[in-house]
Amino acid sequence: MKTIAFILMIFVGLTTNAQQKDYSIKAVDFTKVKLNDHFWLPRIEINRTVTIPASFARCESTGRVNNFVMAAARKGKFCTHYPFDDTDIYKTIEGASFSLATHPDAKLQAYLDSLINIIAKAQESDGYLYTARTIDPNNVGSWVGKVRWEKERELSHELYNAGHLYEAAAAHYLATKKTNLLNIALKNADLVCSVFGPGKKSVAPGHEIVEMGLVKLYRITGKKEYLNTAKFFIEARGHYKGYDAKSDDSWQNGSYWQDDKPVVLQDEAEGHAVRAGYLYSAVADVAALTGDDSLLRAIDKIWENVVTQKMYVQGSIGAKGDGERFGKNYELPNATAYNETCAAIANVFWNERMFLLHGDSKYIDVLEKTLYNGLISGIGLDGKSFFYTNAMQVTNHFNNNDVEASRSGWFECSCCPTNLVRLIPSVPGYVYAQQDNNVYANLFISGTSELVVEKNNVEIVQQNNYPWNGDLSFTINPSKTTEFNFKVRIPGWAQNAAIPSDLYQFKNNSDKKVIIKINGQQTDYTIEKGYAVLNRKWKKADVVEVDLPMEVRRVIANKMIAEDNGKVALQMGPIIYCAEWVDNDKRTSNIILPSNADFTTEYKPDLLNGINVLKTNIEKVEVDSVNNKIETVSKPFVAIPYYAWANRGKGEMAIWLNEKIKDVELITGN
Ligand code: FUB
Ligand code: ZN
Repeated sequence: MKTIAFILMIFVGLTTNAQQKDYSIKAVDFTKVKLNDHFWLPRIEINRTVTIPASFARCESTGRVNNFVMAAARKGKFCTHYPFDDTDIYKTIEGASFSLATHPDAKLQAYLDSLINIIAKAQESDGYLYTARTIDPNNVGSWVGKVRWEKERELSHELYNAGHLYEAAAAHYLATKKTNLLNIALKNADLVCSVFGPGKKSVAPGHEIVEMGLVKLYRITGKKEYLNTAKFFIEARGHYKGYDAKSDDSWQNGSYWQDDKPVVLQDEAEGHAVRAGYLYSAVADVAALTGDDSLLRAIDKIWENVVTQKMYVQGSIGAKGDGERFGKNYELPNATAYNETCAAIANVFWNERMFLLHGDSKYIDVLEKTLYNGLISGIGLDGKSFFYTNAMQVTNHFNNNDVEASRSGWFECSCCPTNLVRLIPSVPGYVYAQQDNNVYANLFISGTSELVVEKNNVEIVQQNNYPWNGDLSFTINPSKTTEFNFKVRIPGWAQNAAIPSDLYQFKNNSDKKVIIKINGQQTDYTIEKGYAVLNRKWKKADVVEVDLPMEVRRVIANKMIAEDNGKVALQMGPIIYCAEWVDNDKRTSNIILPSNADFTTEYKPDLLNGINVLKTNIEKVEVDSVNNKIETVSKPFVAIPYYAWANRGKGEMAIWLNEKIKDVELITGN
């Protein structure tokens, strides 16, 4: 009897311990961070007032809502293109829920309830929810198996739909405290957990996200089975025997699905970039929650691979259109860059989690680069036009029809717009993080935030004009004097590092130093893992001023990226610039940017919702067809933030600019 009690105690002890494992650093919830800045608040507002309503309207007009209505009636014909079209509704509900959390809106909430009502009726009695089958199980289309889950590994997206449902349900529950969507999700998750697992069905989900979704449900319910199933799905990768390991084709060898080897043996980012980003995010979650070091080591290596060899200079990933996937190491073509917006979003999710695991600012450097450049380029300033792919260059003469040169209101496969709907309102959640008495300031966005440190309420007021200016101010207002480490991220770009690797470098080093003052007095500081650590007993109205030197920097690429050799990109602060036709005499492909060109910068409040422009004089290669000669002509040059391109019509754009003429190609014909 005594022995049993002892064993039980150990067991309970271990269980408790295991439950306590988690990220040691926690993000400060987005609802605690109230923005009042000029850059993000208008974007969140336009998401609320334009993007969310436009997205719901498209879900209705394209038949996505009708699919649920028909599934509820168990009759009709699936009327959109892809079996994963259900997720556009889930993602829009998720974005709307984030919005409701900070901006209550009874009408929007009632609309969500009406959709949730239909979703509930579309759910089968055992929890299965997938309109492409439920409408008419005898006519499911080629992507969907005749029986449930049969084609999950390849194309059906049954678990992908489930994952987005869980993400939406978690957001909706946390925002509204209503359980109507959560109950649908839990019923579905219980079904999934009863079907898949050790001794049950095993499959590597064809498109990851169910793993992240299950983790969110685990966090809400504490139900261990959800976490176990998420881990099971991660561990299911790399065991399918039907691939041809010798094939170079990512569909044949399984790498398209990150399924060619077990995750713990993977060390290179491979396959479909959105799938990969969601997988790596889930691996981080599961590693944090289980303490599984082998998973952690795998994503550490994969992260290193992406940042040293597979990321574009503006933070985008997924170079290849064929398979929407990562290219080989250093395969980062400009003319055909794919760079799906969803992949940039996945990169943000992943890097946030890497930071929460390691507390190193390099992950936020990558997050910031992606967020301010290759991610928000995906949405037009009107809030209702989108890029699915994010081009690196548009050249009229060598027109490549695969490159999107103007944004669209929606797509037949509309994953990117609805993914933006949910990402944008969550941005305040990336600003601060906390670990006991360490407060991390990661993003520089003006606003007032409420934290609890050492059991005391601490208000932090950020004031700045970021990303246009590097003067940052933080006013710390603790309810009573509180000692803690205020850790301010000193971005890599302010310390001569264009990216935390040698993939891109600043052409010249700057000797400007980051100055920090507390209450007007310059202070010494130590840097730990990329953060200036400011320790003191903080009292009301203490002011920290940080001066990040913002200069125009020329960025050069690693020699291994052959086509960027001899070219430079322009960066100022976190922003990567591009030349667009509108500001440059209708062409950018003939620009030569001399290496000694000096830049001036100007803030233009009325241009593209307020941007900094970079100006200098350049040489342009011009053809004088009358005299049959080619000449270089000195011209003024203007660069705008890359994210803002394609808001003034269609034409040439370039991020990488030649410093010298290497060759001239004659275009034959008329
Ligand atoms: O497969 C679902 C989504 O559609 C993917 O994440 C996108 O890349 C697009 O293929
Ligand atoms: Zn997408």
